[in-house]
Amino acid sequence: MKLKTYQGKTMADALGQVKRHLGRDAVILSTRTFTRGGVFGLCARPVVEVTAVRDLADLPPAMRRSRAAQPAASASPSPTPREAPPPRSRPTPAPPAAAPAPVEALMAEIGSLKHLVSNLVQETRRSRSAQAVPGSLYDTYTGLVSGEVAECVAQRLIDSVRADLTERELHDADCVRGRLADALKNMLPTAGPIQLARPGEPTVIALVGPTGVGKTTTVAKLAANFCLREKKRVGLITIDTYRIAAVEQLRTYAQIIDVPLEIVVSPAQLREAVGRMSDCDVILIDTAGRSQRDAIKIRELRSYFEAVTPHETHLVLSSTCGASVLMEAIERFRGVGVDRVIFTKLDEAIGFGVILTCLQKANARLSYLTTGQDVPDDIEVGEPGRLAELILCSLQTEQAPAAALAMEA
Ligand SMILES: Nc1nc2c(ncn2[C@@H]2O[C@H](COP(=O)(O)OP(=O)(O)O)[C@@H](O)[C@H]2O)c(=O)[nH]1
Ligand SMILES: [Mg+2]
Repeated sequence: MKLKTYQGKTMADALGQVKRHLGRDAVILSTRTFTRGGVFGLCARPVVEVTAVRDLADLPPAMRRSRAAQPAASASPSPTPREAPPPRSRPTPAPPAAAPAPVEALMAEIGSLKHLVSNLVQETRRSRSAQAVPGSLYDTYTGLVSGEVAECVAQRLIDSVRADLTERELHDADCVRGRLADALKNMLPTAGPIQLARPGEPTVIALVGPTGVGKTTTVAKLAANFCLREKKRVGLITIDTYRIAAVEQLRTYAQIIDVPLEIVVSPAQLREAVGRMSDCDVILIDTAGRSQRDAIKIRELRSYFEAVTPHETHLVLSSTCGASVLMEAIERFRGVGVDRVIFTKLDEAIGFGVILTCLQKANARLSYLTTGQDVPDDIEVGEPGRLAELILCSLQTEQAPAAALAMEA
């Protein structure tokens, strides 16, 4: 190793020697200031000592790495080293010229800073929102949060797991998973499938929700299942006359399944259409997508449901949206008498936790989940155990939710 030590009266003096002997790219490894001579500290002379090396490559690998993680210092860029302040008597002169820092050192430094920042963020999050999360459950907590479970809901789940397990059980992954599955199931309120009213009386079901979430597709899936699998008489009504294509879409499904379809444009027409379908077991009403921000259209929808009070009104929401958008939709559509929620597009969800978050925050009940575009297959009754497994599966495997869906199917 080619370490060299230079001493001078001032830092500038010592650095000047380093530069003269080792060149402008020399790397400073350490500096120290001490006094020499004098009696009992009187008349002692300050000495500045700089240890340097000509090139980073001259250092042994271990030392090179630790140097690389520090800010680069060379004989020229900064004559003010970190380890020793310049002697008080004389200020350090300005650096002669700036030399480029080695890229390798900079990259290593950026890497270590990134790591530091991410640790800090994690720690801050933990101390702010998860003060009570024990170390053994911390990964579970962060997994839930990154799976779109709101922090407050994740915290409740962790509390419940912790309350029921002993310290030893908390370190047993199977115990934690089992208890977490139970806690999840308890926090997933479901309404079960559509309940048909008395025989001879049609059950009126309405689907409402924002545009493009899958209302019409879900109406078709429900109609096909009632008609083809349960052998029920089904009637379809659409009040979505805003777009020709929307009517055509439902008409095509109605023709394939071979069920009647009525198109209505006013609350009075809706009442009459329902009257004409009195021999059906179930009447499914499809509605136009209303922007949750469009209060007028939502009021208009309410006037339809005042003319015909549906037995059940299902709010259709896409699980590809974030919790805040979904919560806003839930609040807006409460005004039309929504009593159940259908989550669509689980096959495209970022995380299944968003379903749990919304059901918890909105105190709503889940009716169905849809998992793809195929009519009639990609629909299932929302079942707490299945949803809990989906949340846990994507938590454990750290796979995309769609992969968990395929594994759990
Ligand atoms: N991936 C996926 N796409 C779906 C699902 N349900 C509906 N879609 C698609 O979402 C789009 C909008 O559906 P549509 O029923 O017209 O939505 P609406 O505007 O709410 O009636 C269509 O392309 C559907 O095929 C689902 O569960 N998964
Ligand atoms: Mg539609």
